[in-house]
Amino acid sequence: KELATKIAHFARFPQTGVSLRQMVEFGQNPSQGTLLRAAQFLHDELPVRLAHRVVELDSLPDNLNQMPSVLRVKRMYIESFNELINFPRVPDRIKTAVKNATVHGSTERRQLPESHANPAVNEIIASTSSHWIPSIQHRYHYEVKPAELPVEVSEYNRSFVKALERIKRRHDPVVTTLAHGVVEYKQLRKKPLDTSVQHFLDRFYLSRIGIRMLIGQQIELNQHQKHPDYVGVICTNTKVADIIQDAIDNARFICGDYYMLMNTPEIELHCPKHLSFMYVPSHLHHMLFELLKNSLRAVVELYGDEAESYPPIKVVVAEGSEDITIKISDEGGGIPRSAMNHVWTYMYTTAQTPMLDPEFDQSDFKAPLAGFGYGLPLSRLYARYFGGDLKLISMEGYGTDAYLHLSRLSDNEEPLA
Ligand code: W6P
Repeated sequence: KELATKIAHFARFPQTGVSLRQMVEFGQNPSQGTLLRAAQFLHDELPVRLAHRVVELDSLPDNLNQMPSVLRVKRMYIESFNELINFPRVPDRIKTAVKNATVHGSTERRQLPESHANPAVNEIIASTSSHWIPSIQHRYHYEVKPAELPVEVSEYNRSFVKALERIKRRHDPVVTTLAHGVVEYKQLRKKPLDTSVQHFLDRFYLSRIGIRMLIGQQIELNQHQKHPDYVGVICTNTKVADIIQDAIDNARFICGDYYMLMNTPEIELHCPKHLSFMYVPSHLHHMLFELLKNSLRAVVELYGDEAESYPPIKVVVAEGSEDITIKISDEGGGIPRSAMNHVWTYMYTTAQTPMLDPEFDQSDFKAPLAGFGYGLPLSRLYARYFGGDLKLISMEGYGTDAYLHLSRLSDNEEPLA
């Protein structure tokens, strides 16, 4: 019907990427006026991104676009799209009020807490930090004098956040639902997913990460500032060693619990003590937790759950000028070279079908402890979302090294599927 026309219309617009740095600059001590501008940006941008996904879901090959799980996910996207385009635009009167409270031509930049040991890199940071993509700079970013804004501004912000929270919650089960669809597809077709579907899922989940990041930022920025180091869900001073240690403790606990171990493999951490950078701690924790679970599982399954001791897993952190790289090395026997590609696919899972039943596990799809489930491909997408990457090097018969590259020049624009 006409909704389909609107979706096709919005899908013709290009998506607008936002870099980590832009998110931080936009979100530092935002006034209600700045929050309103951010809301306007999302009000424009989210329907575009959602529309792109609907079109892609529609054009899935091999009748995948007719599968119940795919249709269910598509309905979520359409529903959210519809809610957003029907959400009232900011009334002109309020726009004028914000405009009048706006200081134009403000080129002043607040100093970002990130500084770098390498002076050359500091220079790069200094020269790029005020490069806004023009559409955002001109349409949305202004300094706003907090005083004399009508109450409607904060009322609008509040109600927009409410709408975003609803949308975010609606999309919580997307990964589980599509995972279920992949299982059904394989049972029905008796064949693995081809690479085009694999690439579709990579794009789809990457886009989902971006949408949820933007929504999460807007929601968090509208809460009262919790911590000086935080801008929304971004921590400008993410302590690498602390996050890793947290992930280590959690992964070891889960592993010991799962295998009922007397002694869980040790995990050695070699990390510059005070190393910190700008990142989203929850993303970082998520990726490390996934990798460590995989390593623990490999080691325990190679040596057995009654071994007196295990070769330790080693985590080494390197501080480069472009990247912070975290290497996780296990002696869990490695992965056969022929299986390396499977590790990144969404089809390949050791989880039993009941685990995928929404009745068993509605919130988050997880293989028992770790498997080649969704953990690795999703973690790689989280890494790539902010310009990093995740690589595995295996020595079959010995062990596996995982390299998690995190980009510290946070000017990478979001990769948009
Ligand atoms: C393995 C398999 C794997 C996947 C990801 C990370 C570490 C490991 N170790 O044996």
